Amino acid sequence: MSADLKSYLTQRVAFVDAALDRFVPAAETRPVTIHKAMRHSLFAGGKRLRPILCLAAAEACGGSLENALYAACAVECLHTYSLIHDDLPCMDDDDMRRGVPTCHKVYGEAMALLAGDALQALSFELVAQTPVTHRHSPAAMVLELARTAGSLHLVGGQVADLEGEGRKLPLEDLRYIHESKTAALLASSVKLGGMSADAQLDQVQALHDFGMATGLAFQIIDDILDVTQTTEKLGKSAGKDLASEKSTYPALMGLDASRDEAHRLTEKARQALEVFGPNGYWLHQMADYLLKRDY
Ligand code: GRG
Repeated sequence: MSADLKSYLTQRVAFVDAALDRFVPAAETRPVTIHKAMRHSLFAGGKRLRPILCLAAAEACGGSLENALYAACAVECLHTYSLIHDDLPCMDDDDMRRGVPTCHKVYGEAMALLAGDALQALSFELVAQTPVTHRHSPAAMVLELARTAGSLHLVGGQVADLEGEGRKLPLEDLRYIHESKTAALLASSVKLGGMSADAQLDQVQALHDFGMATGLAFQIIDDILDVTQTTEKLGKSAGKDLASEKSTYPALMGLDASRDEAHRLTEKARQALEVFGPNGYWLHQMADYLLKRDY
């Protein structure tokens, strides 16, 4: 990773963390347990990719970081909720996430369920506070996030994933799961950043195309890392997909073809950025980083 990108990511993580700390009720707020549980998962050391992409998209459209901050924190809250629920025993049943014990391991299943619920609600509360722009109302932004969270995207992808367990899925079905579970939220993250910056409709469409392509590439890389990396490096259980005979890109098409596919999608994502010219610089950098990451 270049020194430039490293310092960019460090600064952006600090910026997002400080805002989340302001937006989420303090750990001492009554009822204390739920706020501790929410904060346990939220501040466990996530990479903050979705908020960083959201902020970069706002800047690519000529907007300010301040106006994009509500949406940036909203997508991180929604993402963290989905991780907490995904780790529950009734779902993926995981003990480790972001290098620390999962929310239910520390606070119990009922509290983890509620922490996820509260973070999901908070995500809508936050995005609704985005200052209105000429082309996009806060209501339109809530609609965008709600559609992504619902049964046609995140929840739908999770359902297809659960129903596909232990079976060899056709590639088309696996692609549907990855696009719904992972790519949809990345696409929403950049679209919401653009909307906070009064993006023109062709820019919103370009951000959608960028987010879907880079999101699918990101999940393919995630599948690859599950096979090639250690639990310590990933901060979550490695080798789980193989052990549970889960359909993944490497399982269906092999490691080399999966890497080629992730490269092809990243190239497609980069082409979508042409409309932004030099203002798309950090989105280009992020697409490259997501492709080359090793954790
Ligand atoms: C509604 C329960 C429920 C789930 C929705 C999105 C989702 C479906 C589940 C999340 C679990 C999961 C493993 C999704 C795949 C996306 C993915 C690779 C998440 C990890 O994202 P990173 O690497 O994680 O950005 P950090 O911890 O850095 O934020």
